[in-house]
Amino acid sequence: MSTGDRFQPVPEDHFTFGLWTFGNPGRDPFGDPVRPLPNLESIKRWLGILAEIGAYGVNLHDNDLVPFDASAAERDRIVAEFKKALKDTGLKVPMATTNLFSHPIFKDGAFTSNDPKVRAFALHKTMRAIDLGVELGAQVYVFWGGREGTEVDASKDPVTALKRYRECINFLCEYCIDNGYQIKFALEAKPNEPRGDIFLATTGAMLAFIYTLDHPDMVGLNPEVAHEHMAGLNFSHAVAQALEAGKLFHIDLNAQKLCRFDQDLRFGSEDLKGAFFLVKLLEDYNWPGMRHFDAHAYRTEDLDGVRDFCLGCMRTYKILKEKVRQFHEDEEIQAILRELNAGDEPLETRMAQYSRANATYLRDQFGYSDVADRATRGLGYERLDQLVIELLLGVRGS
Ligand code: GCO
Ligand code: MN
Ligand code: MN
Repeated sequence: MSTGDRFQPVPEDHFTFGLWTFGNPGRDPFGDPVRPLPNLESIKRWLGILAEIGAYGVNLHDNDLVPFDASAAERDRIVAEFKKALKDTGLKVPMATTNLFSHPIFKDGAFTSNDPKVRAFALHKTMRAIDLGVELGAQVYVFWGGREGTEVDASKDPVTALKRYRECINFLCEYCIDNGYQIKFALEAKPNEPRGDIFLATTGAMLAFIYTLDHPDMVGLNPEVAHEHMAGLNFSHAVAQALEAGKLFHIDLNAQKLCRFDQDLRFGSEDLKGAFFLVKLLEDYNWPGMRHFDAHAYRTEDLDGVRDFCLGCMRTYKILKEKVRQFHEDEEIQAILRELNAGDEPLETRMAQYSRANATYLRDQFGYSDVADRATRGLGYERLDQLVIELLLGVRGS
């Protein structure tokens, strides 16, 4: 590790990785694992590596650490060893979640399954996983309903499915309140994969759902770059909506080509300009949450490649943060932005608040002649965007 490198990650950057990210063995629907399956020993080794390369912490699903069928004694032994490794490395566990998708029991959903026994088992498993998260110090609990969906629309009434989803989240909020847990919930949307269609497919849909819950104050969002890009959407816009609503509780950073299968690529490795505007949004608004990477190394990589992948995610974030600083210090860019945002105070005051007088002014006195020049005036966005491109390509700024 070169010292004095300003892009070297440090714990204060608050970078986190899921155990399932660096532990990903490179299995895909067409091919077997290319790297060893993770176990407690490899997890402990990775904690050491992550601490060495400057990460802040790790996040986990219950079964990333404790096998599905572990006995109570085994669970306690594993958790104790994991906690010791956390202590030795100084890494934290800011977020935890439940695996409600791998086991065949969840093949037709967990909280939205038609089968009450499956829904009850999903609650049982989630309560235990929340206990584990709280024990490890997690402040955010993520819900990703990967199996909450359909291929066969005849099989599930989508309105009933949403009611069941709501009932489960409400139940689990009460569970946390009843136990005095301070943990907050963050819901993660995805349009499809592994289901043909997943309910509440976008961050915006998830946000609307939150306000129908019994405790909307406890529940926010965990938007993911790849999921919004799979739907062909602008991720920064989704994040901005969550941020503006005070609902950005967590974030899953990665990269993805638009409208493809779930690629989970290294942060910034696709759509560099989109990644820049995402970092700009998070940094401009001093978003206090963890910069969590939910991605995995290419299938071509061995364990050294996985380390390069982890380092790459964090370095690219820091380099883009540096580019954000350059953007704000770039006189030419800032002059264009000042002009674009010059404003018109008297007019904006009239629009800010309805009154009969303001309405009368805007309806009767203000009109097309006041804006006619706007129709033909160029906005200079070609120049502005080119300046951003040149800044990102490293030929502007210092
Ligand atoms: C995916 C999801 C998951 C979740 C994880 C945490 O597409 O597989 O992004 O990685 O984020 O289960 O809830
Ligand atoms: Mn994902
Ligand atoms: Mn995710």
